[in-house]
Amino acid sequence: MLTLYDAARCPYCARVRIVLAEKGVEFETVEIDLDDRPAWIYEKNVTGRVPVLEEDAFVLPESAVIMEYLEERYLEPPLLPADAAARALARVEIFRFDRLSTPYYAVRRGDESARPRLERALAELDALLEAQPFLTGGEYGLADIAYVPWIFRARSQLGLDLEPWPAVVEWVGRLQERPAVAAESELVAAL
Ligand SMILES: N[C@@H](CCC(=O)N[C@@H](CS)C(=O)NCC(=O)O)C(=O)O
Repeated sequence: MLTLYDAARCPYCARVRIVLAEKGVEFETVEIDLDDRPAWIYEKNVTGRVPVLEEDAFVLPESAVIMEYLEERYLEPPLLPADAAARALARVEIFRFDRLSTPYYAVRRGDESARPRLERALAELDALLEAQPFLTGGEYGLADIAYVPWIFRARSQLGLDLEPWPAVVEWVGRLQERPAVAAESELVAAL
């Protein structure tokens, strides 16, 4: 049985929970209180952060790596394109996630000077989503899952109105149709 060291409102954990749900993988969770975390979590992850996935002696931190691991281990349904070039482009989006997350966390800390950078990152996503229905390409997959928890949080926690980015709004609508994503939208957005 897989164990996920988890925090309900953590968007990085949400990435992993969505992939597990999409692939129908059974797992148990150990909820970590990030305000009072147990010392042993550092033995599982030197950074002390969640998520961490564990199965017997195998312990894996880092949400983007965990997503890829699950994709390779549980083949159905595929969450990366079959074509190698399309797969590489989906990975570029995941690799560049900090273009969104860095200004997101800065604004969250109260640095309003980062808001234009956050808006630029959303404009970039919007332009991509005008050209293709999903960040992963023609089909939904890991790149979409990598970003959507922060879109939910930006709406609820930063009061961000997505109206200036209509392709992003439509994309969120498409993602919300998926039970695995819908199940996370309120949990992750909770204050
Ligand atoms: N790069 C890590 C980031 C994970 C992360 O920052 N998790 C947060 C919770 S949302 C955390 O554990 N924060 C506690 C801390 O920063 O000490 C990943 O992708 O898994």
